[in-house]
Amino acid sequence: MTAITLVQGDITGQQVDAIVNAANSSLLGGGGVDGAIHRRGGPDILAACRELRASHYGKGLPTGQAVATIAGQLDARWVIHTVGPVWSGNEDRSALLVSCYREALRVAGELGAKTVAFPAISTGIFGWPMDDGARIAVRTVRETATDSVEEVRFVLFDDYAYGEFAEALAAQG
Ligand code: AR6
Repeated sequence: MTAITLVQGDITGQQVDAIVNAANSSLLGGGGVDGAIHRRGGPDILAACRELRASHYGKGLPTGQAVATIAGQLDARWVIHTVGPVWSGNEDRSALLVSCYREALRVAGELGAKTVAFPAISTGIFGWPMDDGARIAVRTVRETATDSVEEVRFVLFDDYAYGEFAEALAAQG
């Protein structure tokens, strides 16, 4: 069974097999986690993303899907890029957020990754409420079987995010 751990900090400093990026469909960078990954990981990651855009993902990576690249100068073997949904108050997009965690884990399993670091997808620039984002993240990882993944590490940027994930983890056992 996959162990779930929580740490507070910067996801780009994690030593794991795969770091999950909260990207956007363009795959060509942005702010938040995405900006930090490209800054610290160096230009090779962006070059790999450009290749994906020139081949399989001409129209970009659809929301809820995931794709891996090299990890450049990060202390990881792969970056798994996934695109979370933008929060909406009048439309339930939670299936897409579930899909991000599931698809990222599926890709991690295909790669044979044992340790995977996740940010709180969609809870920054995309506006998803942290309490709900944390519940969805923890539940989906709990319910998703993978062949290789031994540890999923949620890397939370601040006290508040850490607290919400700790609560979700305690509530779901
Ligand atoms: N390490 C860990 N967590 C972080 C870090 C970091 N270095 N930086 C921010 N967070 P966000 P999204 C937290 O905005 O909401 C980009 O422009 C942050 O506090 O990175 O999925 C992309 O290109 C929040 O809790 O991702 C997309 O356009 C969580 O990580 C868009 O933002 C996710 O925040 C994606 O928005």
